[in-house]
Amino acid sequence: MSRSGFIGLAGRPNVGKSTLVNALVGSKVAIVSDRPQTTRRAVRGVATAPDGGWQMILTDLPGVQKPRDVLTERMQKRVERELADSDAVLFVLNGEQGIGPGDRFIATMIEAGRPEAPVICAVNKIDRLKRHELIAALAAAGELEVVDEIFPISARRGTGVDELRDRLTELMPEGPLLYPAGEHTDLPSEIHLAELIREQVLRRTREEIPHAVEVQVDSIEPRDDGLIEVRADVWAESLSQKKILVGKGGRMIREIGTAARRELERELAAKVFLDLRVRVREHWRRDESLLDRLGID
Ligand SMILES: Nc1nc2c(ncn2[C@@H]2O[C@H](COP(=O)(O)OP(=O)(O)OP(=O)(O)O)[C@@H](O)[C@H]2O)c(=O)[nH]1
Ligand SMILES: [Mg+2]
Repeated sequence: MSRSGFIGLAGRPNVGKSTLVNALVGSKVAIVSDRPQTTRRAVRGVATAPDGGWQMILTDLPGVQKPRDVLTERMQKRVERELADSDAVLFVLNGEQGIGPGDRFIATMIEAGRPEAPVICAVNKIDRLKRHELIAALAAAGELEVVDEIFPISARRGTGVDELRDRLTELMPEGPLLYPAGEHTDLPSEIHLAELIREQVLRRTREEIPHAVEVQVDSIEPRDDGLIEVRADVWAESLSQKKILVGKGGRMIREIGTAARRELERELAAKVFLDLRVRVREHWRRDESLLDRLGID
């Protein structure tokens, strides 16, 4: 009998949850950036054993922090629901920063929502730590009562990821595989492509812009000349943000477009014609119907 189950990721913004999901799955299912709150939607990454012996469905969740608006409120509720339904919880800490009130808040949240599933703690970014710092980080993780087991890892370099994966598979209950072996994510392709575009926006913007931008893919169509045409809107919340995104003489949006097109071509394994438009919708983060349409629930 095979093993299969669900693993929910919890952790503060920017600790490396999405990087870890990509490393465990072995494919880029979630976008990564050094801006906090990169992940807005729950993304499922699927890791399957080469021999079909096990499957883990990892839910990459937004980093938890105090809700500020409808967007962050929705994100937090989703995290709570997902953790409650998981067969194991993967609690990610940033080893470089030690444990703070944000981590303790999440520990309490896990404790409250999850009476049964084991909590595996990944102390991440150990590539940045000296030996004595690593020992201190692991000891601090051990102080968290909710944590059952601790794994030092570097999600970016892959250190410790195999050991962590092995342990997680042991924790999966017996059951049939739920996704075909070659499938790595459950995201509809419009949303996956929109995320890849947003990742390029995040890399090139600062301060409030990363939080203010959302991307919506309107169409993905193969053309007669063999190119795939992707049309997308980049939503800003104000005219001044739009100006920054467009840049002087359109330079910024061209740079974003070129980088995003390369990412889409890699993903689709085809030449892409990308048509990006920057548009303004005030307060989209508080607009429940838009959030629904963007698939943020
Ligand atoms: N040095 C180092 N950096 C890492 C490691 N893992 C992730 N990072 C970096 O940390 C930053 C945040 O990574 P993400 O994977 O986007 O973090 P996240 O926890 O998903 O963040 P949110 O989606 O905002 O909650 C990125 O710049 C990553 O490249 C690691 O093992 N070592
Ligand atoms: Mg993330």
